[in-house]
Amino acid sequence: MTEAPTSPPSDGAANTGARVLGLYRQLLLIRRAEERLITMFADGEVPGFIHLSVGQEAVSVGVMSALGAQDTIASTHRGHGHAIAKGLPLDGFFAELLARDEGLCRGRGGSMHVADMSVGMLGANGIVGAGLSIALGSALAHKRLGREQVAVAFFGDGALAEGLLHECMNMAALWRLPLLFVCENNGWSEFLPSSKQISFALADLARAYGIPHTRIDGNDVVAVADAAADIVGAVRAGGPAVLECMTTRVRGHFEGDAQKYRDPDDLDALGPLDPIRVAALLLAGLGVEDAALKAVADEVESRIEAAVEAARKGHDPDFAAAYADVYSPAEAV
Ligand SMILES: Cc1ncc(C[n+]2csc(CCOP(=O)(O)OP(=O)(O)O)c2C)c(N)n1
Repeated sequence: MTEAPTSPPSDGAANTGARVLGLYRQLLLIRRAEERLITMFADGEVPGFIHLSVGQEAVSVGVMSALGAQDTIASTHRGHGHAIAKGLPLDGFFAELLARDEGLCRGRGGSMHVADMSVGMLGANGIVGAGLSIALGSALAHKRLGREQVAVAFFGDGALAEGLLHECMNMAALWRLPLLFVCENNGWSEFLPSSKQISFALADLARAYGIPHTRIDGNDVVAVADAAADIVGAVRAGGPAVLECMTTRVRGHFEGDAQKYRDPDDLDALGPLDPIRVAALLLAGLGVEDAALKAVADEVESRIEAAVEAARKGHDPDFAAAYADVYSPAEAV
């Protein structure tokens, strides 16, 4: 379902092996973390739903490579990649997904509500499009407080059907907010091709609001990183922008969805588009040895295993305290 990317090939001349290897490490960290979650979910260790970003990692890694720790992001229901790339501690991430008291949100949020203000991760979100308004508010705060920070709203193409997206684009344009809209266009909205749900192109919508729009190959991490570096600079200097990343959802909508609605040929065609494969080919072209890739893979595996083991040793949340932070005591209102 993914449309052919329209971006020019990324400029290899600007790439060094060290830079691309750094991006590759992040891609692999997200992929292996989610693969670990697949097995733990199948074993019943992960409560609730999980939605995996396998095939879409280059968007998270490329965009985050252009952000600083103080920049803020708001995520979606498919937010593991965003969270990890923004620099969440892996221990706290896995502990949260295993519903441990040691989790980043004390086990109360889980996969769809992971947040960590200390790294500017304002939260994953189970409500389609809701992250847009959170990022908009953050961008407004950055501007009002005179900070040199940007906010980034990640959203899927399914969010184009939400009225909130239109309101957020209008306000961001009207108030010239430092807000980057990043659409992860994987062609799907749950079990429905987005083409059966959306009547317009994002480029045309952005034009209607007077917001610059760029469309790139979202499976090429260097293309995303290069585009994001330019665009984040412009957004920081004044005003919103839209970055539309054409990408590929490999797993089902949620883990456990057998994708019976999907043409098997479509799934088979995704192999060559795998962002990790694309990055590995680029690294080979830059003369980076297989041994360096293997060293990265080993390092990633051991970081993940350590985080999983730490999470497993964590404690169940205190259910009696579940209301804390939900309601304010009456006397405080
Ligand atoms: C406001 C709202 N409407 C409907 C849903 C049900 N729903 C969950 S995910 C989804 C589709 C999301 O598609 P997209 O935004 O493209 O993200 P993707 O799953 O492709 O990453 C829908 C309709 C919801 N969670 N929130």
